[in-house]
Amino acid sequence: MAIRPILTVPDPVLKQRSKPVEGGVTDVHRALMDDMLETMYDAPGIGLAAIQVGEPLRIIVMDLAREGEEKQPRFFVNPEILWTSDDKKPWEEGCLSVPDIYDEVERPARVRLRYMTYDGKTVEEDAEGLFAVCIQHEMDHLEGVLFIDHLSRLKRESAVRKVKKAERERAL
Ligand code: K2U
Ligand code: ZN
Repeated sequence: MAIRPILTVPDPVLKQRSKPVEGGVTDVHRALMDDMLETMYDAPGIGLAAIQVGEPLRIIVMDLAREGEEKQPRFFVNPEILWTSDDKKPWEEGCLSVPDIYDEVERPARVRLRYMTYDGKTVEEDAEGLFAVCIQHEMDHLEGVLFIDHLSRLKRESAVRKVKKAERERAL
């Protein structure tokens, strides 16, 4: 397993649309998921999409366990949203690719998912609460969409300027 660098705005790779995994889940994909999970825990974060470590594949890892709880790693390969609720819910979001920027995004409160597991089994599952927020945030990443793309242009441009400034100051 290895901790990989997480891409940050304005890296153009983050705007790429990720490609589906073809021909089932292999050991190569599982090695990538293992690295993604280690990278996510190290960040720390509760979700990570493969494109955030530069791999344009439709793969997401997640762990919503609270501090002090036993880890509950989750793996989503070729996730699809089959249904979204009409009711929406605002949530304060952040992103490991837009460090130290937080703002409110409104998303459907409940979604129904279909995806392949770490072992390649196709399952369907309903999500609500933080799980629904996180999976929709990560699936945005698979379309090259960041949570700041849901904000006003003013807020989005301010966020990118702040991340670039912080990275310049870190490099000094
Ligand atoms: O995509 C990412 O960068 C992972 C996010 C996942 C996330 C975003 C918004 C709301 C929930 C999850 C990171 O984990 S950001 C850190 C974080 C942690 C807990 C709650 C919100 C944000
Ligand atoms: Zn993110």
